Amino acid sequence: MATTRGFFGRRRESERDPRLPPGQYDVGAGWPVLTAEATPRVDADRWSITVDGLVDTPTTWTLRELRLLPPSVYAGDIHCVTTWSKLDTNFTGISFDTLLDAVGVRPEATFVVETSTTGYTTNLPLDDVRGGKAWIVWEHEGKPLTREHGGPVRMLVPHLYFWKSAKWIERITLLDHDEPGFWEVNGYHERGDPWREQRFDGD
Ligand SMILES: Nc1nc2c(c(=O)[nH]1)N[C@H]1C(S)=C(S)[C@@H](COP(=O)(O)O)O[C@H]1N2
Ligand SMILES: [Mo]
Repeated sequence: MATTRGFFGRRRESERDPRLPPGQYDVGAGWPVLTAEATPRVDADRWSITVDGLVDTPTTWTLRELRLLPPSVYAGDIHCVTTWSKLDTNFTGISFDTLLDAVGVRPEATFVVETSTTGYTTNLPLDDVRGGKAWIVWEHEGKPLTREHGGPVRMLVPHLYFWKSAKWIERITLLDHDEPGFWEVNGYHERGDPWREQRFDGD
């Protein structure tokens, strides 16, 4: 018994990284670009974000105003539904909780819709963007977010598939009902939890 232990106990090359959800592979140092629409040119000095809908005080912030709020970093993994995952990413911005606290969430709010300047939308349960689970970010690895990755500012909801993280975010609306966004209308899952492989509607 004792003789086999070292052999079978050794970590094998083929062993899956426990950070990879089912059906995902590690994309390594690269970072694929996935954009359904033409990449917009958004001027950081003219960009703003509005949080509205079922809130006490609908509010708009410029990037300069966001930078005055307490910063928040996400360090961890991201998972695209097309099966790549990128491990150990690092994004800087603010926690979305900071904006929710500022606008005052009305009790009847249960869902949000993120809207990009391009018109891309994605829907989420409100609980998936509060409680330290969502960020509004403008830096990746300490550098300004590039245009193709959603710069100047994108949403980041890393515990769900990455299509729930709108690039070139400009509005987040709180609703009392679900309103399927761009990919959700096209057959993707309402929630998109990578650990449950919620890729398509009905998964
Ligand atoms: N505005 C906008 N946001 C978007 C998308 C898009 O096509 N348009 N694609 C989504 C999808 S499917 C993914 S995987 C990620 C891709 O982000 P990346 O190009 O920075 O990797 O952005 C998400 N946010
Ligand atoms: Mo994606």
